Amino acid sequence: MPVDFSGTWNLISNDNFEGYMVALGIDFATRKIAKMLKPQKVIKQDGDSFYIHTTSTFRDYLLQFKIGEEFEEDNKGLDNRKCKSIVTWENDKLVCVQTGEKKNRGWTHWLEGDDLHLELRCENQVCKQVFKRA
Ligand code: YOG
Repeated sequence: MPVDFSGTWNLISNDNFEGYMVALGIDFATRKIAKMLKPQKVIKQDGDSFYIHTTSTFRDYLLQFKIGEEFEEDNKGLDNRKCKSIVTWENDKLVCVQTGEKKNRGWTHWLEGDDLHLELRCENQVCKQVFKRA
């Protein structure tokens, strides 16, 4: 049985979000707003199908995918760059590779105790986020 990430999760820590946003080319004014946010994630996991809705007072972002199926991702409201994305299981970790203009772009989700962890990668920057159940 795979891990179940389903639930509503609130951000409690956000390490090097600034470096990640700089690597994505997010402008100064937008970064200033974005780093103040405490996003919430609503995750619905149904077999191989995932729904991950990241919401905040400023922007929100919806991602829906199936494990192992490549899809076009538009990153609308984020850096707006299109990429080809694919999410797979690596043991109990959910790993996304986002192939496009930015090298080494992707993310990994995993559970640790009661917490949801997320590593966001772009070029040489790694942002580490931790969420607790709402
Ligand atoms: O999560 O891809 O759970 O999609 C990354 C923000 C900030 C907008 C958030 C809005 C990258 C301004 C999504 C924050 C910075 C800054 C709330 C992370 C870009 C723009 C939406 C992500 C995956 C894995 C699912």
